Amino acid sequence: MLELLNLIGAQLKPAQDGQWLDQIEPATGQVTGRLPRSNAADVEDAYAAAAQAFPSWSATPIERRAACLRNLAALVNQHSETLAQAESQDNGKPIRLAQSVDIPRAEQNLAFFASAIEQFSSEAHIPAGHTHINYTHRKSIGVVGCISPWNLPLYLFTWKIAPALAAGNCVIAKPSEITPVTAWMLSQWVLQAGFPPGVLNIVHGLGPEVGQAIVEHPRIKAISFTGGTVTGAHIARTAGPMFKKMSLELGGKNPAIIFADCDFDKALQTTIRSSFANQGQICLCSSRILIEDSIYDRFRDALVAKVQRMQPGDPLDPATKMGAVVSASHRDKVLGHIQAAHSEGATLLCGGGLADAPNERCANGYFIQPTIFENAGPSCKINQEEVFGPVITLQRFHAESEAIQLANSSDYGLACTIWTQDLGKAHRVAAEVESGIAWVNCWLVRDLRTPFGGVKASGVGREGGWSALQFFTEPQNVCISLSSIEMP
Ligand code: TXE
Repeated sequence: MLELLNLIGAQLKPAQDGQWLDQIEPATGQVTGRLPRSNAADVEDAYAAAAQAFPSWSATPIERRAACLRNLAALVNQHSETLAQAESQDNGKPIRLAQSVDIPRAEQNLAFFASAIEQFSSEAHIPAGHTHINYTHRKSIGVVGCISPWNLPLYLFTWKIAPALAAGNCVIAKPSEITPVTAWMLSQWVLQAGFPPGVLNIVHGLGPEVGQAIVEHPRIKAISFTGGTVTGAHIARTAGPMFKKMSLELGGKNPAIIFADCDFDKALQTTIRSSFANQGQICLCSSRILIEDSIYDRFRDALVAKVQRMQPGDPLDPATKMGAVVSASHRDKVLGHIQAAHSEGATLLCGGGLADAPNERCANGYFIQPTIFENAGPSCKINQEEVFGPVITLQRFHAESEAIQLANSSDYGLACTIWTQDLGKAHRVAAEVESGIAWVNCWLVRDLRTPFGGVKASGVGREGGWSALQFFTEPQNVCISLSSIEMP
């Protein structure tokens, strides 16, 4: 049984009041360890350590900060196989996905922001006549909070802490209580990587307890959050009146727009991946597949034929392509969405229920069949609410304008994919779709320099590249007069 601890200052320690939470493996339903059920007192403890470390860390040369991030990246690389095993076991995701995406990306996040801070620069504005110089001084903010979800645990955890630390802030980070293990492993290497005590603190526990304490702490100055839209709105209500900086990366109901002139096979294969990767539990997953009328039947039949053959497997089996969903409550939530789709008259094309356990080890695991519906109107719940599971709908469109209208008929606006060989159409549609990200003839291709985030109910702010470093710094304009007489 694993026993996880908080990292506060230089110490790994349990919650002050000795409370614990069970940690459950989704593929088996078994308790495999426990994590601290921390509360506001532990956050206060972490704040004291972070506040003490801040003056020195923010004054540390960027080369030194970058070196600490690179050291941590190297430790992730050194332990990559153990981390991938742990991620798969903790989250239910296929081990192959953890090995090829989650852990390499966590390492890249740390290394990327090490380089980014070395290249980061700020602006100067010089008017004609050189009467004044304005320059932007980008200062470290102070102590900041990073709250991450369970779907891509170490990947999204490092995506937040790396730019925060690179920019000279001290961090109180809270991984999801559902998937805390890889963040706990990382916490054991933080001091070894050279970070001074208190620069990075990792406090485990429940969202409404630890997360809430971070969000409402009067001296934690910025919150970077990825998670559900309802939680994001709650955080905004708390932190907004306190005038904290906020970056909220929330849910999605992403359309995949399949035009008749697409590369059919590539569109088909990638749409299967974009719909069901990580059991549909990626905020960028496609969940509304919009197909042009003239290829609708052919695309649907080919999609259903392939998806019917996909069965969840034991996440720890290297051959597995679909694993378990993350928890019993999430399984029930996804099944509730499937039930609601039936009630609204949608036609089930495949899946629609629990999948057989792939082996005896996984007899009590949380496995759901990949599920496809058609004949659900755009305003049905199944086309409006984020399922965050292996469930998609198909809708038919006749014209480009109708595709755009359907794509935009959602409160969410995170990502879309557009499948066409017509370059002009691709640009036109990308420009019209209300989303923070548009992928044309591809999906989940990520360049860490690009702005990442959504519009509408998918959140506010952008992560990635300069956007993240700008978020984690406070710009001050410094105006210097160059003339001996002050101009009116
Ligand atoms: O996320 P929560 P949940 C969506 C998805 C999913 C739904 C709910 O639709 O079904 O959200 O998932 C912390 N103050 N996504 O309930 O609660 C929490 O401890 C501060 C989309 O698991 O939003 C965790 O660390 N923090 C998504 C983090 O917030 C709080 C990824 C996310 O948990 C808090 C995950 C509070 N009051 C779910 N309450 C994406 N965009 O990728 C909770 N937390």
